[in-house]
Amino acid sequence: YAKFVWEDPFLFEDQLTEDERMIRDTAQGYAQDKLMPRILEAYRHEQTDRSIFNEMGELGLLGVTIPEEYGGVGAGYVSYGLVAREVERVDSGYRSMMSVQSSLVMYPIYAYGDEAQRKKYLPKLASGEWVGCFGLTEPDHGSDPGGMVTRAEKTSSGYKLTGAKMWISNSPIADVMVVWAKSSAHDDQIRGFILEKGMKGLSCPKIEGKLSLRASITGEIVMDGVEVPEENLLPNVSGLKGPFGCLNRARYGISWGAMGAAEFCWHAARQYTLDRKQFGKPLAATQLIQKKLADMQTEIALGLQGSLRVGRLMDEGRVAPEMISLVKRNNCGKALDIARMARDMHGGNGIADEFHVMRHSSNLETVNTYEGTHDVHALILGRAQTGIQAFF
Ligand code: TGC
Ligand code: FAD
Repeated sequence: YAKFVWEDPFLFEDQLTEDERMIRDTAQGYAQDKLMPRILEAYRHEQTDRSIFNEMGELGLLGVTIPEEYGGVGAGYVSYGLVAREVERVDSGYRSMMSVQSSLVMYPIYAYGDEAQRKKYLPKLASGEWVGCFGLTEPDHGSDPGGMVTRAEKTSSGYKLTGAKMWISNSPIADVMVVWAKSSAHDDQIRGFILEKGMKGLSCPKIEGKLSLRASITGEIVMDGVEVPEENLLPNVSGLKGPFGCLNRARYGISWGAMGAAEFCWHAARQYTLDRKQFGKPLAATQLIQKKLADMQTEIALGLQGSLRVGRLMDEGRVAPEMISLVKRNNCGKALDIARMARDMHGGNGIADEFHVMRHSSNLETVNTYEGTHDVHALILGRAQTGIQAFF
């Protein structure tokens, strides 16, 4: 028999290529050396460090799957997932900053934009010189974005956008906003528009008082008749499949990221319970603790295999959105359970930020909610196997 490696039960590492390992190592080195030392203060004081975008850009961690001619790395989706896992091992908010920029801003400009838009925006987004955000959710339309009320009215030179987007990652510091609106010139179909900071009638107030994802700034996008030139319309997509094409990629990345956060919590709980003695023996010598560690190990090992499989299918062009719903839903739900369990296993220390586990569990509340809640993904999977939609 082979030797069992407790921290890598299915020899996950063996399934990666040389190039994937290299990209993963770059992300891991950066996350541990540069992000980990900052997170405690950033989270405590709700500070988003803008320079993280420049640092990630310099290392090629923004737009990993975007071709090199536009500033990306031209790598596959497994590489992108590995980056998300390493960054979220430190903090879900840092992974959010990276994945919004990569999947929700660079991807739509690459996939739905024209050549002029790709050339204008992608290199600066890849380097981190510009920060991007993605406006789909509205105050009254979260799980049902098809009901959005933001409108684009045709003018002689372009469009006039009116409406409000809510809960938008990066928006208060964004230079570029990909905004989805119903367009009067296109039979009220949903279309994508590229907005830029400083446009008249555009403001992005910060949302205060978050108890989750505190190192990643979140805001609104308020549009009061914002004049958007014709050349800022994304020409090559129409309908909900536009934003969902981006969400497929971001949700997939989140499935990896959540596993990174869960791995941190598992390892921390294992070490803590090995070190901490109660009733004259290590906590890890008790059956209840060992069961919890076994559950964590099992869910993480299975979750990583699931995301890896979906990533390979994406790279082969054989993915279905429901596969992504399955791994996004399950990995986020399991990661949240694991983080809560790790918090509990740390006893009183578990509520202190220095031990990091409660920060992860608070963050994972958001991760389990955004990009389609746990229950919305259940409804997507339920519909796919019964043929019956149960949303309304
Ligand atoms: P439905 O009838 O299902 O579909 C309407 C049209 O959209 C197409 N479509 C997809 N296309 C590609 N990929 C997918 N995953 C797709 N899902 C749907 C579909 O084929 C159809 O196209 P067509 O051409 O036939 O019109 O639409 P519905 O209105 O019934 O949708 C219901 C539901 C629940 C599936 C959907 O609305 C949903 O997933 N809701 C969740 C909303 C969500 O995920 N919001 C995310 C906002 S962004 C965000 O959270 C960023 S956080 C990032 C961070 O900080 O890291
Ligand atoms: P609701 O849709 O009101 O859901 C509330 C509850 O009802 C949930 O439990 C849900 O599962 C349940 N529910 C909804 N519909 C049904 C149903 N049919 N049957 C049964 N139960 C149902 N959005 C963006 O566009 N861009 C971003 O960058 C972005 N970043 C975010 C960052 C943060 C920190 C957060 C918290 C959110 C972000 N979001 C973003 C928004 C996010 O995608 C939404 O919060 C999410 O889609 C849920 O929508 P909602 O908050 O309106 O909840």
